[in-house]
Amino acid sequence: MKAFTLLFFISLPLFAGMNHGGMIMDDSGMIMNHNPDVLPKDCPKISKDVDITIHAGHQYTKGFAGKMFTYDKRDWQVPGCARVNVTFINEDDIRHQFMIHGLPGYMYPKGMFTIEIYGKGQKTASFIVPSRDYTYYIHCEVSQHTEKGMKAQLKVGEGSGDLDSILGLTAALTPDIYPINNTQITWVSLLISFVVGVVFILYLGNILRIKLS
Ligand SMILES: [Cu+2]
Repeated sequence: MKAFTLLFFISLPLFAGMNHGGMIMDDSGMIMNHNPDVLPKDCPKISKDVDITIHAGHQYTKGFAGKMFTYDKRDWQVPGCARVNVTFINEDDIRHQFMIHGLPGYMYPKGMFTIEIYGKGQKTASFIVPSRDYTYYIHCEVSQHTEKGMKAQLKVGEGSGDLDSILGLTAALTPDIYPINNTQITWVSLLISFVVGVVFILYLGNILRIKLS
């Protein structure tokens, strides 16, 4: 009995980083479907190790009107059968994800690989891509984060085209429309219009005064 109790307490730290099926969780975040060694059916071996460091945060939306969150880079290309080692760094105080879709369902449940971090912090995990040319969709699925800018793509081989609405890369599918395009040119034109308007009103007033007198 003593031995059992001892074994129980010794094993307690193992539960701290619990692994629920394909999930590795701790108090800072979660990794889903980490796969450093299982090869897709069409890959005889890993073709290349590709290390990707990706920063997530509000500050990277500078220059993109109306956007709130994004990644520092939003477009990658790797060869077929590459092992992609992702270091995901969250610089915000809110939850963000690096979530990739479309991976083979027989290896990655729901075709997904995800790193999620609840606040500032970082985690590293890997996935292995199949051999075919394809463009994979990456985003943060926290409510409204994709629409607010957190969308990216990973091309395997030649890819299969570009995805829409990737900041700085492709046009938005449903563009945001603002009544005022807030640039220096806008404000200078408004000022000129104002001055011209005032001069015109004064001129009109002058003519009327001359006519009335
Ligand atoms: Cu997010």
